[in-house]
Amino acid sequence: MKLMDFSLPDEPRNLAEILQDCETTLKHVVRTGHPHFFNQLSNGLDTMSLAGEFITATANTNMFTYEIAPVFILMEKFVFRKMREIIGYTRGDTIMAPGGSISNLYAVIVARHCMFPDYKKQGMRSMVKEPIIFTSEHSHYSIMKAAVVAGFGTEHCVNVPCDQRGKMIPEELERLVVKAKEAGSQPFFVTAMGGSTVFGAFDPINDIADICDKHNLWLHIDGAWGGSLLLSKKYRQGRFDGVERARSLTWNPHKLLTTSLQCSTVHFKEKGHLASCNSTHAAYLFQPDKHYDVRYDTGDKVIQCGRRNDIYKLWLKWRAHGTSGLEKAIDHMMGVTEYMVACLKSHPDKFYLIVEEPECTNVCFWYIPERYRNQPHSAEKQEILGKVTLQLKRRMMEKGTLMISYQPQGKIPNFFRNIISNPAVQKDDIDFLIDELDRLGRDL
Ligand code: ABU
Repeated sequence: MKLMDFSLPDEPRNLAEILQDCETTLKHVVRTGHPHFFNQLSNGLDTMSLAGEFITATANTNMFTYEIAPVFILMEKFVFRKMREIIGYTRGDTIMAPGGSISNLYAVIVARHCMFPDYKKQGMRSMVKEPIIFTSEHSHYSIMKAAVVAGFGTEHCVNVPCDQRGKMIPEELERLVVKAKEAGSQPFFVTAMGGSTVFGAFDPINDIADICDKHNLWLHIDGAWGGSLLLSKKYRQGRFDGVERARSLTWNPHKLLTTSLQCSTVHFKEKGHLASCNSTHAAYLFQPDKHYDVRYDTGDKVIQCGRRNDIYKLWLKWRAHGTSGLEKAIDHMMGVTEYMVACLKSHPDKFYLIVEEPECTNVCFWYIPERYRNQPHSAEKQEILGKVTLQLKRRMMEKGTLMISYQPQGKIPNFFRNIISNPAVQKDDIDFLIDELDRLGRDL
C-alpha cells in the first residue's frame, strides 16, 4: 500500500496526483462505515447523509443569518419542531451544536441564566450561594467539563451513585441535594442520562423529575447517545417515560441515527431562553433594521459566531427514509443487539456480560480465554480479564478485522463495550464478531 505523503509541496501537483492523494488518504482511514467497526457511538455511513454533505459543501454558507442561509434556517425550523414534537415539547427552542459536549454546555449555561438571572451582567458576583450541579456517576465527562467552563469548578459537580445497571438512584440524588442545601449551597441543575456512554443506561426520569420539582432544580436529559430511541414506539417505553418534564434534552442524530458527523441538537422546553442567555446584539452582523423578520437570524442566540450547516444531511436522510424508516432502523439495531446478547449468554464459558440486560445497543463484556474458563468468577479473575481485554484489543488492531472499544468503569477493570449504531450490521456480523474474538483470543 502506498504510504501517505503529508508534505506540502512548493509547486502545484497535477490533477492525477491530487486524485492519487485522495485515493491514498481513503486507503489509510479507519473504515468507520464497515459493519465490523463497533468502536464508537457514531458508526456507519449513511448514503443520504453523504449526499447531504456534498450539497452542504456546495452551498458553503454560514448559519448565523437568514440572509445568507434562508433555506437551511427554515429547514432547521421544520426539523427542530418535529424533534420537539417527538420529545413531547409543545413549544420551545432548539439549536445545533458542534457535538454533544457543547450541547450539554448549552443546557448548563441556559439553566444558569434562568436560575441566576443576574449572571449575564454580574457573572459570579450574582451568586450568593455556591451553585451545585448533580449528575449520574455514569454520565459523560462533558457535564463535569461544562461545570468547569461555566465557572462552577469540579467540586461543584456532584456525581450521584448508580445501581448495578448504571441507572441513577433517585434516593441518592435527593440525599445529596438535601446535604448540599444544609451545607448552604444552592443545588440548581441535574443531568439524567438518556443512554449512558458506557452501559447505555437510562435514568428513571419521572422519579428524578419529582425531586427536581420539589427542590426547584433544572432537569436536563443527556440523550446524546440514546435520544434516537425516542423515535421507536417499542423502545422509548420504559426508557423515556416523563421525558417531557425535563427542561432541556441533548440528542445527537450523528450517533444512533447514523447521520454523518457532526449532527448534534439541544432542545429547550421553553422558548426565548437561548436568546436571552447568549445574545450580545452585534449590530455589524445582526442588524436590527434588516428588511426581514430578524428573529430568523439564529447567530446571536449561540455562543459561536460562525455555525456549520448540519441540518441538510439530517433533513435529506429523514425525507429519504421517512419517520417510519428511521424507527425501523432503530428497531433493527436494537434487535441485532438482543441477538448479540443472546449469543454471548449461550457461551457463558467464553463471555461474561457486565450488564445482563442492556437498555441500548451497548454490550459490555469480557472475553474469557480457554485457560481461564474453568475458574470461578472472582475479583482476581476480573483483574486478569481486564488485562486480557487490553491484549485482545491489541491483536484486533494488528489484524484489522474488528474494532471494539474498551474502558474501565468505576472499580470494574477494562472490558469491551460493543456498539451498534450502523443499521448495516446484521446478525451474521455478530456471528463473525463472536468467532473472531475467539480466534484472536483463545490462547491468551
Ligand atoms: N460523546 C462521544 C462518545 C464517544 C464514544 O464513546 O464513542
